[in-house]
Amino acid sequence: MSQDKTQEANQPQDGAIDPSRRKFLNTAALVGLTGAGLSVGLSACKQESSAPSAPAVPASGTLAKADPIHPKPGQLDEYYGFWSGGHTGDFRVLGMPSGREIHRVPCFVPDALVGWGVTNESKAIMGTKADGSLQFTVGDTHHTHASYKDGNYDGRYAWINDKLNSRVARIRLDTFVCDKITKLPNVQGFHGIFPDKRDPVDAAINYTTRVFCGSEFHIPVPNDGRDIDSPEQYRAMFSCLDAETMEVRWQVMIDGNCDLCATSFDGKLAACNQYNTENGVHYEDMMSAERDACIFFNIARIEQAVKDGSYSTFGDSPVPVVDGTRASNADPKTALTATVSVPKNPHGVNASPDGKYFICSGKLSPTGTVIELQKVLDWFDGNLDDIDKAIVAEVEIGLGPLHTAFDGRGNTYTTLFLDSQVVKWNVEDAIRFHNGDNTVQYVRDRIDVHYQPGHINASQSETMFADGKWLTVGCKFSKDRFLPVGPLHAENEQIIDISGDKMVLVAEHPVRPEPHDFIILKRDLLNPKKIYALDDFPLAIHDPKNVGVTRDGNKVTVRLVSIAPAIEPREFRVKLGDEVTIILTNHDRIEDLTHGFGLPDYNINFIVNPQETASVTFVADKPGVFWGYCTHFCHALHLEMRSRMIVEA
Ligand code: K7E
Ligand code: CUA
Ligand code: CA
Repeated sequence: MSQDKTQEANQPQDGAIDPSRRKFLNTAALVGLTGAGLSVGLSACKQESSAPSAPAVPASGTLAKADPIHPKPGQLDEYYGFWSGGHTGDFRVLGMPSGREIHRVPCFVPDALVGWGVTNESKAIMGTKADGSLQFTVGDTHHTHASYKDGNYDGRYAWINDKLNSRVARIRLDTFVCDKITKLPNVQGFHGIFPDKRDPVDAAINYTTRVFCGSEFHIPVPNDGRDIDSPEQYRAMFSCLDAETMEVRWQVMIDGNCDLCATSFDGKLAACNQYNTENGVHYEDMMSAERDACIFFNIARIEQAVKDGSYSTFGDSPVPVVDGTRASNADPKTALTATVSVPKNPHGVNASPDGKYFICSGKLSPTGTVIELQKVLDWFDGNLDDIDKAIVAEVEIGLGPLHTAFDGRGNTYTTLFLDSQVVKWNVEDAIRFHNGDNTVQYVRDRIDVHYQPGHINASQSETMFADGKWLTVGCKFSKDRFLPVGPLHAENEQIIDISGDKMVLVAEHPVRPEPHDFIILKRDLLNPKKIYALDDFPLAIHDPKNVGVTRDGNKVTVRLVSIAPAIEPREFRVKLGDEVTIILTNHDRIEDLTHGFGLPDYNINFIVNPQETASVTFVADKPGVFWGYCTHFCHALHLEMRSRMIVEA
């Protein structure tokens, strides 16, 4: 592509700023100020939960059909996008298909906006050391998936992995807050994550109860200094968490490794692609074999083995570990695992929405491999003599295939990292071609993307309700696509219309590195809360009169409430050396009326949303006057909203 062409592609479609948009902004600002001014008077005497002001959205469908990619001011998106944040350690929420970033939910890494890692409540979720400081302050999220019911997302939870410190975070989808983090034992490089879609045994349990986690790096077990120079003893683990309690239920010890993870719609199988079946320590070793594998886990048999007590435990961890190594699982009748061979260092395993296939990409082989799930089950039942007969197609699709998405019409879309393309191919035609019909054209289309795509996903892709409308491609390199900002480049999320026969590139957006994976789901599957309830928080100060300082030795508790534009009490006194706990309840009930609390020189800043309570604990080690102030613009008198902390020497 010539430089000229690139620049042309970078020209904004509509050039100058639309004057009607400016007018809207001015009006919005005025309305906002008036609203804030009004609540000066209202907040003290009468607080009404204001009905959310209806956005200026036309009757559903009209504008949405006109230009959902560039929505008009006030127009809402039809889909949510859940993005992983990469080493920012957060979970991001986008409106799709506009690609507008709406929210970031901090999980593994402290976040200054909400005070994640600052408040006692968030620190308890993140995990602390004996001295109260955070156990980890860095992370590396790759994959996020949401809970299922009846083959579709049910709007309860999302989960996200931290590859760096082997943690799983759960995000509540009613509040978009991380409520639990679990660290996996016996594991390093926890990469793929996927919830189950139903129970393998109990047909009544047609929703997610487990979350599966694959570990990519093999390590000595337990990793306590033994076997460090005997890599042939290193093992990887496939872990199962309880979706509700977030406790680790069991692990399967395997040779090789786990990379990405997928689950079947019938709940019976989970799978991980394996690129290091060689058990290699160096990359040359890891790519020495021509074929690696996709390993399948028989969930019902594993749970039975755990129930029967056929497991070991390692080190300090009480988690039952069953033996899923190849040597111990050769007999299909008793095997907990089955290993299907897949060409060279595969990447990605994805479940087709018809429930029939898993698809693995070759990465170092230009192929896509289609594995029929019924045939894997047949092998476990003793009705298939060779597990590799579960491969129903293995076809060339392009260079560097990584991840695959689905349109619900039988087509798959695979990213080609080396070709910088997305290839659209048809699964049933690929199977026909694989079976010898050379006249079949299974590749339907190819499109250039910019550049080197990794993950890909389509609207509702890995549900039974894949709707084949929008495809998003996470390009790992953006190069010349955005204004240069020095050596670090944004990544480029490109949006492709897949509703027709040909893919059409319709938009691209810079994203802060580096999201890896994402899902796109219909907005009506979620029903987030507008405000909290006081009872959601054990420390809530229910009566605003119940504020002030209480002392127990040198432990001091300061109870504060925020009611715009005041923090009550307006001042409080502590003594030098006191251990101070500030509890702040936001008594405002108006949607969107969030307050902050920043304390100069004490490294404290956090927010409280309407009806939320949060607390912080610190030692008053500096005497003087410290103006605690509201850090979140809330009111015409926001700047005046303060409470003075006096630390007496
Ligand atoms: Cu392909 Cu971690 Cu999902 Cu990145 S992995 S792209
Ligand atoms: Cu309260 Cu700003
Ligand atoms: Ca390999």
